[in-house]
Amino acid sequence: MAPPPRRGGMLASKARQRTPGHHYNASFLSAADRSEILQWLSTLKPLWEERYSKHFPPPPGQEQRRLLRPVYWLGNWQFACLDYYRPPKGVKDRCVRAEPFPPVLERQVKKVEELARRMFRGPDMPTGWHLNTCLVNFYGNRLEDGRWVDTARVGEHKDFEPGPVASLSLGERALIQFVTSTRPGERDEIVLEQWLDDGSLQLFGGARWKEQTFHRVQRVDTRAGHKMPPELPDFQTRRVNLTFRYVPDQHVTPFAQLSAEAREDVRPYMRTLAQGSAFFRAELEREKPAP
Ligand SMILES: O=C(O)CCC(=O)C(=O)O
Repeated sequence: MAPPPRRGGMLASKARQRTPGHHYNASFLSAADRSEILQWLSTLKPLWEERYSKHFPPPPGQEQRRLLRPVYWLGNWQFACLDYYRPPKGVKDRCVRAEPFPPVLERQVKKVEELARRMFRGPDMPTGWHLNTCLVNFYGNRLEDGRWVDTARVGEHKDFEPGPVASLSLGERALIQFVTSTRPGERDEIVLEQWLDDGSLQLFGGARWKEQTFHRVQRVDTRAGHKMPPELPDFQTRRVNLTFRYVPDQHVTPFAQLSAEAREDVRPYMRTLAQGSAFFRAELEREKPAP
């Protein structure tokens, strides 16, 4: 493995960079595919989610809060109030069947899967792995009590879905950092940092990037002046990131087959989604008992 950059050292800046287990391609998307993705994004109605719910209340000392940004999921929706997908224990009632990928994303996924199968083997490439889940993250400013507040960041976390994770970036570039585990009173060590450009692909996998390090979006530029679709009344988007992951198919549950508690917690979200999506309308219909 290449020696890790020193803290605060030079940013990886090459258009194509290869670090074992981490791949970056600054110009992955063609202009035609990029504009098809923007067209599709303009049709979306992203959802504002609350972190907690009736059956998953805030832990002691914490309060209900809205997520920093609206999101959209494809393949399956990991509602925050169902506490996301956290194998090996947190797999039941976590991933609710959602819309399939549009054709332009299917095409990207095919290319990325081929690349990933060349890059990762053995324990780094789980049996059955395929990219069936996509989180669309909108980064920008949200309207809070009449003021626009920049919420374009993500704190340290791991993606718990097994196997490689791929992400496509659109709009303003963002600085992603991979850091070693946080301990109170100690500064995180930055193991790798990378600017994610408009039209780029990042692909990472293996123990180094999935298990031993956390990643975070430290900041999102403002300099190019990107304004990204869709237009929303309470959010100005300057960057969109699509993260593709793998959830074993047996852990993806149709809404109608969730536990009664989980259905109660996410039904209002399903109803909101159904206002803009025939898919979610049909999923809600399936809950009704046959006459
Ligand atoms: O926006 C990005 O580039 C990263 C997003 C991310 O870390 C995630 O979706 O888990």
